[in-house]
Amino acid sequence: MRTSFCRAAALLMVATGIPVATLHAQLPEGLKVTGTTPQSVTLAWKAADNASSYQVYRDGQLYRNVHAADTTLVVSGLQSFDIYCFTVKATYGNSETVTQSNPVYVATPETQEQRDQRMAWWREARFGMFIHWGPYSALAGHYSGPTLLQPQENQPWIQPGGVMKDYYSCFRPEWIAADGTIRTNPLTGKTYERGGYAEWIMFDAQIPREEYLRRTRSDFHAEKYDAKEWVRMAKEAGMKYIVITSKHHDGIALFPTHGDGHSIQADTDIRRDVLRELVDEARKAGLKIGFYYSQALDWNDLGGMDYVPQNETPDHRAPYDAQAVYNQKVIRHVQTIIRDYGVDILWWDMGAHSKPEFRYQVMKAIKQIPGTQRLIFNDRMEDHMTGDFKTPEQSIPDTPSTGDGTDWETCMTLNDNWGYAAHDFRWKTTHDLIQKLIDITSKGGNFLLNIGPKADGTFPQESIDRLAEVGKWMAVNGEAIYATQPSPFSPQLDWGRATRKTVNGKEVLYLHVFAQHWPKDGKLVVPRLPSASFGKAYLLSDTKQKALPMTTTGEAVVLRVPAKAVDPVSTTIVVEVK
Ligand code: JFZ
Repeated sequence: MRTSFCRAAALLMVATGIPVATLHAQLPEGLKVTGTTPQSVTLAWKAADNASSYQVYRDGQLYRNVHAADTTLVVSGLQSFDIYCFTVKATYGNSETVTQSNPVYVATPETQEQRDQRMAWWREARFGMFIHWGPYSALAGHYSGPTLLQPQENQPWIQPGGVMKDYYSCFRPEWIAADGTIRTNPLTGKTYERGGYAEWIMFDAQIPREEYLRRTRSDFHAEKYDAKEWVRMAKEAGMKYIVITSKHHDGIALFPTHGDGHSIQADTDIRRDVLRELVDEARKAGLKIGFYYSQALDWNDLGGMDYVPQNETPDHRAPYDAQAVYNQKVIRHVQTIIRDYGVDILWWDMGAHSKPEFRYQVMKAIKQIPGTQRLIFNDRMEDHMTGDFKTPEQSIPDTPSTGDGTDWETCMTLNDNWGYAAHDFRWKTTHDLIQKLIDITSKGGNFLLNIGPKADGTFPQESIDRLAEVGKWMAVNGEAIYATQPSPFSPQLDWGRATRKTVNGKEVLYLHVFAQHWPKDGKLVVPRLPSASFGKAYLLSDTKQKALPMTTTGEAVVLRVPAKAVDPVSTTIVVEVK
């Protein structure tokens, strides 16, 4: 593979810590990128003492011989929107000595117009469904059985002899006080701590691999899985895209891997291609589809990166050669995901646990697949080159009320877990979910709201109910969410949020008045906008679009609104802007 040179360079630097050839020569140090254009990269490096010439390598291939007096080079003729690995070698007179710089990885940019076109559907979508589904769904956030953990005083669920008894991935009801606060554990004198996420149960309960695979085979059957029903619920909730875990950290893929790593098709009695069914139904319904893929962590592969309690190596980490084999498996999986399923989004995870060389190899392999210029990537490959949007998790960042011009997506659970947790009762209210969606949208973000289906393929009833309720609100107010621009108001409004867009050539403001802040006197005070004046205002839900009386004072416009909030969560008022 063309990138083997970069890899060899990286390997040698990593494996031995010393450069190729003799020690007295100085590496071409400080190799860096000093500029890029869509078709070129400018390199610079520090002169190596006594070097007689330099050789610049691109993706492992000799690109150019450079005279010893030069320590910069413009590499041209590149593909835009691609990534490259550069290294520089130095040679010294007639000696055989050769020294090698560290590799640098760089992306050639796409034009802003190309980016805007590629991101257009994603920015307009605003609202998507995250799905965490896999063998962990069968354990459902509760485990009793063998564990590699040793008994610990404040963890009574770890018994002597390597037995786990009633480990839970959630808070227990008795740990929560009537006012919702978390009680203090008398054993530790600290507030109770729940176990990790339900989809992390193999790691947090340190379940031996053979036991996890045994439970997978015996308990995960997807017998009631209905992709059409999943897509119907997503669409009726007002969601425009679905992102599903194609392989989570347990390393068991939901797509057939044909022996190239674990999969539900190989490790259970499921023979269906559940992801093919979902992609097909999503396409029929006009929804975009993304695959979450845990590229760095794989607790069921000896080469999975990072600390894996089940690894018997001294540091519980992957031996280097096993990791190299794992890296190539990841590349083959990703090629399958793109070529066979035609996904629109690659939702990476935990990339910080991987090496720059691996990140480059995966992304270079993708760039070499025809037609991948359209793909959208999240930022969790952690290569700081190819991420298209930030992924704040379980939180809404303190983005300015008018947005910050970047693309970002908050992903969030409905209760405390991503994977299904049978005992997790801490469900967010629909009221809260809708106002979160509005808040996120008003700041220019997307909301990826998670469902954790059960092992049989059904959604928990609490999830079904919330999706339906959000959908009812979206059916009336969706136009104030989809394809909108961030609020024009700064500082933030105190009674709700705002979004805006151009409709039929007219600039339109959507005022989202939260029910808990509805003006009791019927007077909604809206700050005046310095560069625009308000035209007609009316309730979005009013099909007659009856104008709301409006008076303008020095700093504000006062709208006369009904005495009671029209919607129990958030009422949308349309204001035509002149
Ligand atoms: C990751 C996964 O570990 C988790 O199981 C779930 O899939 C979630 C959507 O993504 O969770 C993370 C990832 C990154 C951080 C924390 C949790 N982080 O950077 O702090």
